[in-house]
Order: sequence, then C-alpha cells, then structure tokens
Amino acid sequence: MLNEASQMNQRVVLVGLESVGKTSLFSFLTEQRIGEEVNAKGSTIFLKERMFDSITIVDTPGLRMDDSETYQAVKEELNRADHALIKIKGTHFQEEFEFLWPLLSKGSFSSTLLVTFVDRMTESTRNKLKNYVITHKLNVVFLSPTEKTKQRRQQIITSIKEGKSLTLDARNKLASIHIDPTHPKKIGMRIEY
Ligand SMILES: Nc1nc2c(ncn2[C@@H]2O[C@H](COP(=O)(O)OP(=O)(O)OP(=O)(O)O)[C@@H](O)[C@H]2O)c(=O)[nH]1
Ligand SMILES: [Mg+2]
Repeated sequence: MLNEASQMNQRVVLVGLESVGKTSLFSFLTEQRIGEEVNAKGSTIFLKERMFDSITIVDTPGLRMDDSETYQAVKEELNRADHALIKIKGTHFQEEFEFLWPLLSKGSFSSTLLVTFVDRMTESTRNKLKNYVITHKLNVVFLSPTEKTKQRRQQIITSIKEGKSLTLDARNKLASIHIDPTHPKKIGMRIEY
C-alpha cells in the first residue's frame, strides 16, 4: 500500500556512469522523446527535469572518473533528492558499483538499483547476479531494451513511490559479490559490447 508521502511530489535523480542508459530510461518513464540536451554523440550535457505521475525526475550527465565538476553537480542534486535511480551496466557491475559506492553510502534518499545492459551480459554472470538478488531479496530491477514494458515501468514507479531502498546490508552484499566483467569485443574500429 502506498503511504501518504507517496502522493506528494517526489524528486528523483537518475545517477550513473556514462552511457549506462539514463536518458533512455528518462524518456521511457516520462513517455516522451529524448530532448535536445544531448551533444552530437547523444551524451547528456545538462541536468534536465521533467514531471510525470507526481514525480519530478532529473536526468544527469554521465559520471566520469576524471570529471569532478559533473560529480559535484550530481552530488548536489542527490542532496535535494527523495529518491535515486542508480543505473549500473551489468557488463561492468563490479567496477561501476565501486565507483558509485561513495555516493550511495551517504545521503537520506531512498534508492532503486537498476541494472542495464543485461542483454549484453554472459548467461552465467546474468544468472549469478539475478539469483543473488532473489536470494537476498534485494531492491534491484533488471532492465534490457526488450523488457521496456508497462509492467517494468510500473515496477520502477512503485519502488520510487513506496520509498523502497537499498539497505546498508544490501549494499554491503552487492559490494561483496564478484561478477566478472564482460569485456567489449573489438570489431574493426568499433567497440561492440
Ligand atoms: N544493449 C543495450 N543498450 C542500451 C541499454 N540501455 C541503453 N542502451 C543504449 O546505450 C546508448 C546510451 O544510452 P543513453 O540513454 O544515452 O545513456 P546515458 O546514460 O544517458 O548516457 P550519457 O548521457 O552519455 O551519460 C543508447 O544507444 C541506448 O540505446 C541496454 O540495456 N542494453
Ligand atoms: Mg544521457
């Protein structure tokens, strides 16, 4: 059951490294096309907010190890957030989780962990992570482009509205799981995942 707070406007921030699919999710949740706040490569360059279902959602530029300005801007957004949608590529689960850890372990916002690029994980790493999440009842949603259904959208909205969170115990569990990265295969000059 949704509580009273869930009826009020909630501020939700999308957080993650570059190209993990934040803007794709922003567009999917708000049911609107991607706007003009991207550069030629499709990377988000400005914070952008939209409203849907009594939720204000903020799309942020991707975090990079060498970009402290973006890191600071995202950190400030998180200070104002009620909920964080944390996106991690399943193909690079361990390294991205470690990078985001300092942002996750502080703050008073509730949070949902969304694992993307599940379609690019090997079957064994995908199963390992999924089984781990089920066994430990972790608040983690798996998202691949082919699974962008109404039910998946509703699952994410429910997690936001109910103020579900990754508990400290869950975060510690996730930090301790070992998932081998799926290395990109080089095909000519292009890098394919
Ligand atoms: N295979 C696969 N591709 C995805 C997935 N999610 C997003 N993409 C693709 O990845 C690319 C980057 O997606 P964006 O939504 O722009 O990623 P972003 O996190 O907003 O990127 P930045 O703004 O640069 O940080 C797009 O071509 C998407 O179609 C996924 O789960 N699997
Ligand atoms: Mg983006």
